[in-house]
Amino acid sequence: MSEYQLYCFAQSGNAYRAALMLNLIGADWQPVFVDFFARGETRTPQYRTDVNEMGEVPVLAYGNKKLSQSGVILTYLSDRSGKFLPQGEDERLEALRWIIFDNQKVNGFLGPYRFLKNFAKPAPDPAVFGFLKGRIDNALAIVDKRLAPRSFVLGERPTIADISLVAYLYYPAEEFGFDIAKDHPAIGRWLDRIKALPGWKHPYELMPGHPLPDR
Ligand SMILES: N[C@@H](CCC(=O)N[C@@H](CS)C(=O)NCC(=O)O)C(=O)O
Repeated sequence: MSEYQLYCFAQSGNAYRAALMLNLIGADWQPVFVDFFARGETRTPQYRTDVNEMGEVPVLAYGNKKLSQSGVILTYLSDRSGKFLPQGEDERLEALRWIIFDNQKVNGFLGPYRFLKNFAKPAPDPAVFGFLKGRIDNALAIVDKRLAPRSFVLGERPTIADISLVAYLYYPAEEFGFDIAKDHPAIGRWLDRIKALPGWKHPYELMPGHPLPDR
């Protein structure tokens, strides 16, 4: 058995943060497929008892330890490996600040937008998309401005803040109906930089469950 197991599925950008981190640090890991779409597995009492009371992926299992919340998993893996680790108190707090902003406002809105657009049945009221798109545009503009004068979120070195923020950004533009990299050039250049790191893989390559069977 691998050192780490990651409960995940291919369509989850929240899980991609953890999967990408594991691959970038060269960890010995394997995915554990969570059947979110066909079985609604995260909502089953068994999942909530045995895997995660919050009913979410990702969950990182390591020995007897199980960690959820991608920000916690990233922090744990960077502490253990020394890689993508913010250095010193100021950087640590700065990374946490961007991880929370990402979870709530960047991918926190992009994830539900993409889910509703591609997977929700019946499709939601267009007003829902209008609201979310306004929030997304605002948050992406903030990230683009941050990245314009620097290579990575904290400066010239990639950290867990970058790995958190890329969560949904490599999924195909058609899944959003807009092209994030084109609309936000500094984000586009930053995504290319991260893609060039040894161990980078696309979410659909890194985690099981793509493509979805016809539903
Ligand atoms: N803040 C959490 C978000 C996790 C999350 O929302 N995961 C989704 C999949 S992309 C999930 O498991 N949702 C199940 C549900 O809400 O029922 C993290 O970063 O780990």
